[in-house]
Amino acid sequence: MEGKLTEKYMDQLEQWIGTGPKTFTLLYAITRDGCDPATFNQICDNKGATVTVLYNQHGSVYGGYTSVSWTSKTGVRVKDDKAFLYQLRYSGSDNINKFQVKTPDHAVVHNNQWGPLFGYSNELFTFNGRINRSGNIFPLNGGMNNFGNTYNNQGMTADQINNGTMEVTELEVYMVTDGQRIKKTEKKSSPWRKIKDWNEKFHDDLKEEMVNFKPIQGSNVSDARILMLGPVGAGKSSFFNTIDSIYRGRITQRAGSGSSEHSLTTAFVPYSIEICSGATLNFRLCDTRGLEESMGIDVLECNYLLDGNIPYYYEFNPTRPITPESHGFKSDPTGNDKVHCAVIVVDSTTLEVLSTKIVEKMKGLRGLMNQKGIPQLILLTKVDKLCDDVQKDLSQVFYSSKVEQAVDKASQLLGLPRANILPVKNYENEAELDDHIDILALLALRKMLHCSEDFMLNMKHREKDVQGEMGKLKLEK
Ligand SMILES: Nc1nc2c(ncn2[C@@H]2O[C@H](COP(=O)(O)OP(=O)(O)O)[C@@H](O)[C@H]2O)c(=O)[nH]1
Ligand SMILES: [Mg+2]
Repeated sequence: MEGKLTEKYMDQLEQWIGTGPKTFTLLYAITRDGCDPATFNQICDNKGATVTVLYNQHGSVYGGYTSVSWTSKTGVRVKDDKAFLYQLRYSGSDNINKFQVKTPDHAVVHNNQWGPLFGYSNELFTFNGRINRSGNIFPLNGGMNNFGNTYNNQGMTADQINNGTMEVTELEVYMVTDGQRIKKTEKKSSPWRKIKDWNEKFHDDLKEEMVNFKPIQGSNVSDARILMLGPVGAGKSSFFNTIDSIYRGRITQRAGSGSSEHSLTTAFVPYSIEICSGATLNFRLCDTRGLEESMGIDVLECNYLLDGNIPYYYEFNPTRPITPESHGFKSDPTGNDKVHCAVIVVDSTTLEVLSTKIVEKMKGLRGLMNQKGIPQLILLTKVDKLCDDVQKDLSQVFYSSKVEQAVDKASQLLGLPRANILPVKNYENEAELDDHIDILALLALRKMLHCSEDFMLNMKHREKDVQGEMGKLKLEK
């Protein structure tokens, strides 16, 4: 069995222990082994350094480290100048604090009738005698009295560590040994999607490629029109801002982004990108109002959007959908007005909880696009939030099984091939540009442009074939 302690928290404990790389082996877990001093001692005695971790129902994680083996003596104070208490999480958020031992002579107490006890004055006393489970909870009978006597409490109170309760959902004891951990975050040895070398040259080549993009000759299209659709907060506006930032050479925020229940973006804005030389790139990223269960864009409006009937900067009004009689309605759109590639934007962290209504709505839109032969992609945003490894180093995105699983899930949910699912991390909190963010976003953009080209080519051939047929008909007459 693997414990609940995350890789990130192991990193933190390893840093606090401070003597190089450490492996953490789960010895004892009360949910598995029962909460009983006899069992604790039987399993954990004479195992060398250990860390005890308590988890409570308020989302707090805390405990103690001792470098000395536990033993089944009867109430003996044990010296340990390396012991410390700590907290990692408080009420659901990271809260990282180490409480170093002040009086090492009685850092821990060994007693065969008790669970782990740190500090002779019961500074972190887990349990005395057997504790029965009550639902998901073990109401431990220890306490954190006199917190600050043996350990430096840094001015904090016990309540600020354990929420004023010794009820826990889990208590684990890990053996700590020297050695490099094989990281639990299931990093794959080969990528799940292969791309060229992830380096500065690749970045510059990709960036340049999009500058040179030109719509298919003879398709009568001056710029590729990419339509972004998706739930509110999925990251549509942020994706445009990300691409815009890459080409402006600084973080930009031309499209308003943020969080609110309803759409911040209410108009149809066909953003184009101007590079530093003043030239405009030959594609437009069209931002729209979000797909909401009740108030968002409806299927009819989407139909008009795809066909190019809706004028630029049109303000969507959920109570009064656009009709052919509406002001500015383009009743005779050209190939240039049409959408050439549709991108459904989905927040990767919401895949498990997307409402069936929204999924049905997205599937309905896909049906419409299929009829029109419009290629579809899914932009899977916020992959930084899926996986610690990816958050630390975005270049690991194609090695992360968590991201791969999200791609699979999105592919199943909406019935699109895996190759059409594009993971990205938008600029959101960064002050400076970052090559890794750029590469991932540019890869997504490149795929959008390739799909647009495919559509334009089909459109051109269809027109030619239709004209050819008509020519033949005329000749026959
Ligand atoms: N961590 C993270 N946050 C993101 C990402 N993309 C967007 N966000 C945040 O998600 C929120 C909604 O984004 P926004 O672009 O306004 O969504 P829209 O409603 O689809 O246009 C904003 O607070 C963004 O900063 C991403 O890739 N990673
Ligand atoms: Mg928006």
